[in-house]
Amino acid sequence: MNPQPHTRSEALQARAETFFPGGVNSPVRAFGAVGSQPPFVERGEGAYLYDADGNRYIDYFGSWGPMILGHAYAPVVDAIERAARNSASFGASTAAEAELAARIQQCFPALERMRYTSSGTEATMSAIRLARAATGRKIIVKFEGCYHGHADGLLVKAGSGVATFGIPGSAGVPEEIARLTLAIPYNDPAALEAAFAAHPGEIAAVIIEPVVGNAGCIVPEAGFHESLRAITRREGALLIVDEVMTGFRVALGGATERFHLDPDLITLGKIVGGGLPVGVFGGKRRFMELLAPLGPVYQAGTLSGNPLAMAAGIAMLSALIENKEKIYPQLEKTTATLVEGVVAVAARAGVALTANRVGAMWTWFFTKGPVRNYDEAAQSDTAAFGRFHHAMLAQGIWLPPSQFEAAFLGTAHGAAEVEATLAAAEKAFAAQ
Ligand code: KE4
Repeated sequence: MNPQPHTRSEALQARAETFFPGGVNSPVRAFGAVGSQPPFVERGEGAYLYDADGNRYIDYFGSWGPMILGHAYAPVVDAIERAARNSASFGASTAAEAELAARIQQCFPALERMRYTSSGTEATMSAIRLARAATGRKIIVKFEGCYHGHADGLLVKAGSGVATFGIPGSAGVPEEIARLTLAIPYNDPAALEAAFAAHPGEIAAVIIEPVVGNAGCIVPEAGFHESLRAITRREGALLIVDEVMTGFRVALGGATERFHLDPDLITLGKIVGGGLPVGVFGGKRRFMELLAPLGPVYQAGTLSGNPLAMAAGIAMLSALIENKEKIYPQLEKTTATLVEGVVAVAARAGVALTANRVGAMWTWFFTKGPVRNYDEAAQSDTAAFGRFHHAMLAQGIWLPPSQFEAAFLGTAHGAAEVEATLAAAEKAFAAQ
């Protein structure tokens, strides 16, 4: 799979830059972290992407998670086509919304009530507003390296000390808003205790990626989730488990199932919409019934519950539910073979690589490790990652274009794709 020159992609990038800042509609797509020309995709099929210059790539980011059954999965495509013939949107309720909700609740019984949004960002933003209303408190705790979408209050960096207020993580976020969020280290229950000790009765909620994907993959250590639940329950703060990435990925019931979590609120996205724009927030009925029109918390969305997105989600979740006994063991096996295979190839080449993995999401960190939190992830050799990414892309292997992102595979990836990837890695490391 030696790609053709990216002539047409370069022309498309130049045109895109006349409309969009950086030529992209989401920053990570610009390949800034790996410094090469982003191919423009024309289509996807199964485990593969095809770019504008006729190159084929094994896809290991899968639209950042949704493509767990491979690109252009026929039942999803057919469902979208059928729904589209009845019009794309009504702005009124349809039966499909409950049809999808029934399947979501089958996977996440903790979702006694739920509501759709059109993105993960809206889901987490709404969950936080609900938590503040439910508790009458203002401060939110998040974990360094975790990303929960781009709502102002979640774009904050850790302040100087563990329990000091956040500082804006982006231009345009007012300090007054950043100061309402504390960012503390992942896998560090003592830091959470310190946050509550410093702000007694003021913390509305703790929001967490139950397996981190947005610092690269970071695995929760034994007892960490249990501590979070015990501390938040003792302190009267809500526990929001952000399963936008992990939902239906690390298990059919996400990390909530895999790690036996007891969230007050859960957020979902990505897979739940089958690749179409769907976010979900939900949880305990007593909290959700604070939402308008029943209660005083306003939240809304023109395209929330969009009929095409509902149809795609129903087809996706139906397939996952019906075939879960086969799908999740298969994903575990394929991913373990791939991830451990590349680590072995790196070791033979004398390259320091640490692999963190849960189910079919993982990251190869270019550091000797361990990587248990963001600070340790940040010690990775990002230049080496960039060279590896470039060398793999040139061989038709498309990895997430950042050391601090998780990689994903789906049921369309098999032995042939693993073999081709290991062979490409052998050549990539040899050229490092
Ligand atoms: P969206 O608003 O992008 O749909 O979801 C935000 C979000 C919330 N929570 C978690 C755990 C997430 O991973 C995300 C979005 N993930 C990134 C991937 N790192 C989306 C990719 C992008 O920003 O283009």
